Amino acid sequence: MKYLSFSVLVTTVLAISRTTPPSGSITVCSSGCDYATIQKAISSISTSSTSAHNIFIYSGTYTEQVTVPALDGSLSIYGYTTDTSSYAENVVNLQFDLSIASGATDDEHTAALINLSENVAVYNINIKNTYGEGSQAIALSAYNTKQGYYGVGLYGYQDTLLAETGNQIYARCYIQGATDFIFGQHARAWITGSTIAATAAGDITANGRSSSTDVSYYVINDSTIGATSGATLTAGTVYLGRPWSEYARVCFQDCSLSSIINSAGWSVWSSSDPNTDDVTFQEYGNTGTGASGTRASFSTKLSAPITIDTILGSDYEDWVDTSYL
Ligand SMILES: *[C@@H]1O[C@H](CO)[C@@H](O)[C@H](O)[C@H]1NC(C)=O
Ligand SMILES: CC(=O)N[C@H]1CO[C@H](CO)[C@@H](O)[C@@H]1O
Repeated sequence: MKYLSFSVLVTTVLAISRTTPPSGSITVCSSGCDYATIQKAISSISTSSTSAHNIFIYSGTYTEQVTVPALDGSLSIYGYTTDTSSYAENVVNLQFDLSIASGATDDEHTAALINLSENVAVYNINIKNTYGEGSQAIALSAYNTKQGYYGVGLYGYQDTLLAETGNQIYARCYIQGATDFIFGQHARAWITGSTIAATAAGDITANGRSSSTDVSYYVINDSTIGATSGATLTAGTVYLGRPWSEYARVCFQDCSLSSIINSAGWSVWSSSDPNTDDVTFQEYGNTGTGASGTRASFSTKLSAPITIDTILGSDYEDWVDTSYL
């Protein structure tokens, strides 16, 4: 098998510390490690090497824009943590301050972490775009398939997570933003056991599936949707999603929805361009104040939850770290 089975690697470390580098890791810290920046560690890997590579990052704030080129081998990036089972104890921060307004060539190039390769797993790192309100400013541009994010924190305001291409999993993650903060055009994303936090009124998802044949599908499973800690948000001012393109496809299932979610659930793209004729906006088994009310006519309630293999394929266990499910 070409790729390492991540589940074999980390099943035994879930819910415990990862404070020393897994053997064979390239290490990153401000001084005394192999490299002082995350980018230098990634760039030290030959793109044509088919080996599995590990990078271990010690506690700290790394202010840089990191690009992972297409690699022929798999890559696991581990952040130092005293609790691998969650983002809550993360002490590794990768942050960058860039937006379209401040000069990026396009939205995807605003991200702190961009264009990852196939077969990449990221553990226990907070990835932040610190630009704030006012322009598109991505934390993570996820642009390839078989990407897993485990105990990762994603922080932004507008367009925090670009889930653009391929099959991707986000498990026990934290995703923060206000405007269209989970968005993209072609990816199939499974988000599970995570916390999605809104800092202001707006739309959580903005899926850009533009035709009935595009594979894009976002499923948010078993997650908690509410306001950012400390934010005062008026009830009913946040929507599960709006359609960036007319075939947008998103499901929230078995989630806890706080009162910030509007009773209609879903929103139009804009009043002049609603984009709702062909959307697939689904819910199943949601609970909480935000799960009640008369939903938008262009949304549907499912009679059974969607399964992970429906979204990520029957071979998902070959690359997903199933200890996080
Ligand atoms: C989906 O959510 C259910 C809880 O409703 C949970 O038991 C299950 O493990 C989740 N599935 C995956 C594959 O994440
Ligand atoms: C940010 C970035 O480098 N994006 C590139 C990711 O890969 C796609 C497909 O090869 C390119 O079109 C993007 O420019």
